Amino acid sequence: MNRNDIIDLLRIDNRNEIEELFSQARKAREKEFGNKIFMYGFVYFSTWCRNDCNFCYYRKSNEIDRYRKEPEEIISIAENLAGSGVHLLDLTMGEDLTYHRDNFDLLYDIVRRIKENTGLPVMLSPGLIEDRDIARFAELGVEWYALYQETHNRELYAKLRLNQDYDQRMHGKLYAKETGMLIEEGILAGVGESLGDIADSILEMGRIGASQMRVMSFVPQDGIPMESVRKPDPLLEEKIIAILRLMYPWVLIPASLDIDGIKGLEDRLNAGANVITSIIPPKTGLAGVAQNSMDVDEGGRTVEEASHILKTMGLQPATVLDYRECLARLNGRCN
Ligand code: SAM
Ligand code: MD0
Ligand code: SF4
Repeated sequence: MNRNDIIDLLRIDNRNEIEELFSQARKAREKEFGNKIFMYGFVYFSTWCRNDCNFCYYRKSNEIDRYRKEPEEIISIAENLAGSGVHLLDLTMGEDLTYHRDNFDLLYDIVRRIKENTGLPVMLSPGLIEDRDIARFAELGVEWYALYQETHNRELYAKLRLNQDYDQRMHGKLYAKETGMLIEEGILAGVGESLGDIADSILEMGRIGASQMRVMSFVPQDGIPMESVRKPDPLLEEKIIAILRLMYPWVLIPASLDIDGIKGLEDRLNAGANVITSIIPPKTGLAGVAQNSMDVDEGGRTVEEASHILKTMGLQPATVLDYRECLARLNGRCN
């Protein structure tokens, strides 16, 4: 599909045509992955951040309660998630100066111990870090580096990720890929982008060789400059998921619980997603990113809850072995 084909698909609004798009996307997923769905545990271990992204609740100018979990607690949360049946641990933080300015050795140590103790694949989402730190994490065997551009329209990017250089961010991702890590790219829907911008992003995600491709609807947050921007029509995100699935059938595409909580899972899976992300253990004081508390303490964002929903849809949780095999195939494509 070229740019115009993608725009045409993004434009469809006839319910039958939309259903047909989703049904084709599900078929493409089934051909590659059968009825197996992956699940990622999410550990947002520090909500401190030096940046001021216009869309983010955790931007430094927002006066909110923040936390920084101690290493021992991060490790025990990771172990707990591993025990609950997730296939990967996503270790995420704001660009917290405790790490970004002072001490990446500390994070290195935490990640090393989590890998040792759980044996699970790990994704790091630490924000933009220096090449030499990326190389060290790659050497440690960290499987994934997640860093989202949010849009590939440079003007819009400058409005969203204030004072963060577009090329530097892109470089970090491409460098991680060079070191042998898999990379995740992501965009936001409903932040002022045009359909052409979305098409450009979909093409760019393929061009840079992202193995996981994410789209998240913007969630308005209290106290941020984009507070009164409306949440977009959920169908936009679902259509993007379906188009990504059709264009890149082999990639991992998240259905994030961070946008609409557990009730948003079914529609995203129906559109062709194959990874449930943002599984968070209840009552640990951990937050999500786009939805900081929705369904977390109620226990809605757990493997157990997600597995019930998979069952009703004729899908099932994959095994860790399935996930490892999938990573090997993705690595094979990148080399
Ligand atoms: N601080 C690191 C960074 O920004 O790269 C790691 C966190 S990153 C995983 C947080 C992601 O959540 C952003 O890149 C963005 O895609 C998404 N996000 C943040 N605020 C959001 C919001 N209000 N609505 C939807 N998605 C949001
Ligand atoms: C999620 N809240 O999966 C997480 C986050 C970070 N790598 C991912 C945006 O929805
Ligand atoms: Fe910080 Fe990440 Fe939020 Fe931007 S998106 S303000 S870098 S936590």
